[in-house]
Amino acid sequence: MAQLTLYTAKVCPFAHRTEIALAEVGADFKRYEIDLANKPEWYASRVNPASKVPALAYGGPDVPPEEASPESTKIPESLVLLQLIPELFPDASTLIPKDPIVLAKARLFIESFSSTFVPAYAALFSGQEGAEKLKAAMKTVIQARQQEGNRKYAVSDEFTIADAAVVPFIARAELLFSKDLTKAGGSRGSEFIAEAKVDASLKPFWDYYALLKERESFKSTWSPDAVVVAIKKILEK
Ligand SMILES: N[C@@H](CCC(=O)N[C@@H](CS)C(=O)NCC(=O)O)C(=O)O
Repeated sequence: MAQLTLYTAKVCPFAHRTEIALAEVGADFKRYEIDLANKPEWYASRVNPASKVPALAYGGPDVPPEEASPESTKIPESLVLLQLIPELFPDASTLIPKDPIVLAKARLFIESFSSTFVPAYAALFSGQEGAEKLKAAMKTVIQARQQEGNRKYAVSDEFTIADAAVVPFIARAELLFSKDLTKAGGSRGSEFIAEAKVDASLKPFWDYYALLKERESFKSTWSPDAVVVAIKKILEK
């Protein structure tokens, strides 16, 4: 197998998607943590001109991550990587459904989540009015799963890219909002989580999340303490 180096950050939900995918396929790879509050100067020039995580260096010689070789291919963007990683390890995981229709549904699920939950999460984190939108986004997840007959995971009984794409955001929303770790401060976050947890109409959402949290690829890549430390550092800036 070609050399694989993942440039990532524990705090980042986008990067977390790719770590889950690498865990699901059992990939042997080098992991390099980028401190987003103090990014190394070589990162943009050698790895990702957009200066964002995640990015995967594929192929080339076996070099330390700091010396990223020009001979490796650097691939950014979490959703591109979420597709690529299982394709590099065909048959090693259930991430990409074999049935093209189920795969299309997984992509639609991700598309819907990306245009509802992700911006609402970002808004609430930034101190804007995101609570109602976040609640609506949770209901969208519930409805999408209902349409598929409430299979075990998002679109099937297998864990797919749809589940890997969403769980990092749900985990951060629960963690950060319950601790009021938002740019606005105040108690809007914890109030939202407390209400959402007892709202009977949202129970199927939390049940789905409870299942995702039990997945080994999530448990082995989720570091809530590190996320809290990194977020505090970002909020203090
Ligand atoms: N569309 C990108 C978004 C990646 C992204 O926004 N990453 C953030 C961290 S969560 C980042 O690296 N930001 C650069 C910075 O903080 O300087 C993806 O899906 O990978």
